[in-house]
Amino acid sequence: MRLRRVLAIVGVVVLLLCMCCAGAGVWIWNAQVISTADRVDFTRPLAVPPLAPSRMEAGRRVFDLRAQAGEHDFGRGATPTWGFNGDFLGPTLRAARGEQVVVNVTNALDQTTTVHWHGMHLPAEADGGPHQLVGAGRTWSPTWKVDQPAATLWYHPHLHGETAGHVYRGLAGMFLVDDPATSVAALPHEYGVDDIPLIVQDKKFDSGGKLDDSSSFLGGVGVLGDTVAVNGTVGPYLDVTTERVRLRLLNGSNARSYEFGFPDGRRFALVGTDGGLLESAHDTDRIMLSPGERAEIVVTVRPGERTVLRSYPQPLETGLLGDRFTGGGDTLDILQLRAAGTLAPRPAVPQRLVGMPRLDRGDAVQQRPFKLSGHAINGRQMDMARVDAAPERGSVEIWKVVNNDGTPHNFHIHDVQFQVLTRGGAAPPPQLSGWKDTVYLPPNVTFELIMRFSDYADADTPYMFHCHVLYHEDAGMMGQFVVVPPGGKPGVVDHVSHLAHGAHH
Ligand SMILES: [Cu+2]
Repeated sequence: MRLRRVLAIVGVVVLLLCMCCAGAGVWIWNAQVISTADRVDFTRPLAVPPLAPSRMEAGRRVFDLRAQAGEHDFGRGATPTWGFNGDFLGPTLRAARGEQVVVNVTNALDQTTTVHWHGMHLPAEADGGPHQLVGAGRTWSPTWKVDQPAATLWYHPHLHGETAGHVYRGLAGMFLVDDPATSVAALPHEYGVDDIPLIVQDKKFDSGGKLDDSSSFLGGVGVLGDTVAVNGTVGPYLDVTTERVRLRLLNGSNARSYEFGFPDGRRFALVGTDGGLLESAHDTDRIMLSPGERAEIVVTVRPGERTVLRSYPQPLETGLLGDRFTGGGDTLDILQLRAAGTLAPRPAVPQRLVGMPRLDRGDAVQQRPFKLSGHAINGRQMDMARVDAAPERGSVEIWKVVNNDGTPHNFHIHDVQFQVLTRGGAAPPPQLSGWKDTVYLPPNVTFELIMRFSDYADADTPYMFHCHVLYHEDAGMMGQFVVVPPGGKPGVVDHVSHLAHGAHH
């Protein structure tokens, strides 16, 4: 009798525990999905970053950027932030192909930072990676000749182990390259009118309204926010006054990928990716961007309508659990488009856009494997003093890149724009057919990337390649390459960075 009673009690307790566990499991499962669809009040006009003023000095276009602390209104009072020439984010730099630019980067923060020109082809010493530290109170003045197709590039800090925090607090901005030969006049191109930069970032706040950069639960990708800011504006709307509007989308988030589209299923023209315009416009209803990637899309609107740019659940391809815990199941309203009652006409998007010189497999002199797993690449974590590859100036290489983890990674290469030769052995889809510098890597899909290391050789100063999920990059998923002269060998890479660079201010 007594044994039976004990067994019954034990059974009930076990049953209750199981129910609790199942309940907790369901709760955790459901808590991992964020949806702000139709829940965002679009009450604030979208901020458009100002174009950075510049001046010509001795034939060079000179910009001034000042990294500084400030406060920004995300709709929760004053939040401490960082920005360039302002409280949050930075102005849009704009220069023409062929121009020699100088950017005076002054660090008015109380700690060291760097500024990297993401997507830019330039000498390694101007790249702004972990070896070009800008100490507090100092100014760094890199200079280079802009020489690449018209493109939507960007800039952000890139110091070893601390990039995530600096970007998250607000240090980022766009850098537009102009080049008539690789532009299309029929595309909307009036900055801030029908050609709109959109820096999309997810943010999380603590109860005091401060930015919360704690890592998301179980995701292993770092911070995933539930609040989207576009150019720093939360709940933004854009007054559209033209039949067509070009949106230059930048995923400036630390970890989150977006799958952009519209609730009414409308199609839009994908006209450009990271490194410039596509050969032909791609008619689609979705474009996915992982951290650091850009896309230029042209959206057609009808007079008087309102529609919302939304991010949909996306195929991160890390499995049901993996996608769930890394933001892949989320739906986020991004930006409301408010079309005026009368719209100024804009030409249709031409089918053919620009010529795209194809890099040929037969020209590649080197193939290199890059396997990403466990916060390392090819089993090695970032080491400031180690050179992982030394391509020769002028040479073409194929980099075979694969994500061997069950978690989202992407791959960014400095200095070059590459072409995707194959994705999983097949020809790339249209959105990967143009110039790229960052590509999303679903697990166990091999990408063959082809690139030419033209112009700049410096055996002693490395460029970086890395995962652009900033938490992974900071954790060591990064490596270094130097471009050497033909027949040259890598030099000695300084593991102590040039902190004393530049003048004190
Ligand atoms: Cu990663």
